[in-house]
Amino acid sequence: MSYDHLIVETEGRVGIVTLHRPAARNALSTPLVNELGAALEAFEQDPAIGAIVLTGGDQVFAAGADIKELQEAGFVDIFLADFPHGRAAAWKRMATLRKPVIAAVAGFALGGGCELAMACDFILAADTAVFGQPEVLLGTMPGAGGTQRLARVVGKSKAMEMCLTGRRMDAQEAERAGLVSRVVPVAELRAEAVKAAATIAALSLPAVMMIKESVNAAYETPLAEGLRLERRAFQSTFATEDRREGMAAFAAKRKPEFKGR
Ligand code: DAK
Repeated sequence: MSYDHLIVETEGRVGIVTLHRPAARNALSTPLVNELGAALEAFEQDPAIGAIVLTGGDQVFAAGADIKELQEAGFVDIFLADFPHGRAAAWKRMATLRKPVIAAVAGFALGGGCELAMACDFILAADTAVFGQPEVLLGTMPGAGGTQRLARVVGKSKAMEMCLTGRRMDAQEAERAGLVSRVVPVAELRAEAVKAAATIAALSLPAVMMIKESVNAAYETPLAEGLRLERRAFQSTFATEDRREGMAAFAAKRKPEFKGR
C-alpha cells in the first residue's frame, strides 16, 4: 500500500511509521489518521514485525487535529460521524493493538498529537519535545484521552493546569512528571527508538504481549483484579516454548533463541 501522509518502513523486525505532513506540522487530518490506522493494522497483522515505532520525524510530532478541517463542523456532524469520518475507529484500534508501539517525539506534540503519543505504550522524547493540550485556547477541550491519560500519568494538578490553561511542558519537565520514559538528543531519537523496539522485537512475542496487556490493566482495574490478571498471565508463560528456551539458555550460559511460540 502507498501512503500520502506517512512514511512506512521496516528495519529488521521493527515497523516504523513516520507522520509526514510537514507543511501542516503533521496535523492529524482525516486522510492521515485513516492511513495511520491502516499502517498500524498492517504491522499488527505482519508476523515479521515484533514492535512498532511511531514518530513525526525530527522537527514536529503532530500539531493535533486538523483545525482547518474542523472549523466549519457542527455538533451533529461531529456526533454522527463519531468525530469526523470514522476517524474514531482508527483511534480505538490504536488503543487495542497488541504489539508494542513506541512514540518517538521531537518538537511539538500538541492536542491530538499529545493524545496520540500517550496512546502509545511509552514515549521516548527528544530534547526538543514539547507537550501540550491547547484545545481550551480554541474554545474546545481534549477529546481523545487528554483529560484522562494525562491525569493518570502526571497527576491532577499538572493535568488540570495544562488542560485549563494550555501551558506546554518541555521534555525535561515531561521526564520529571513521568510522561516520557527518557530524553535523548534529537539527533539520536530515531536510532534510540528503533534500538528499543528491536530489543523488544527480539524477545518472546507472547510474553511481550502479556506484559503490555498486564501493564495496561493497571490503568483500568482495581489492584486485586490487576494482580490476579498479572499472576494468571505469568503462569501462562509457562505454556510457551519461549519460556522454556529462555530459562534453558540462561542455565546453559548461551543466548536464547525465541520463536514467538
Ligand atoms: N491544524 C491545521 N493546520 C495546522 C495545525 C493544525 N493543528 N497546526 C499547524 N498548522 C498549519 C498552520 O496553519 C500553517 O499553515 P500555513 O499558514 O502555512 O498554510 C502551518 O501548519 C505552519 O504552522 P505555523 O506557522 O503555526 O508553525 P509554527 O512552527 O510557527 O508553530 C505550532 C507550530 C504547532 C506551535 C502552531 O502551528 C500551533 O499552535 N498549531 C495548533 C496547535 C493546536 O492548537 N492543536 C490542538 C488542535 S485540537 C479526537 C481526536 C483528536 C482530537 C480530539 C478528539 N477523537 C478521536 C474523538 C484532537 C483535537 C485537537 O488536537
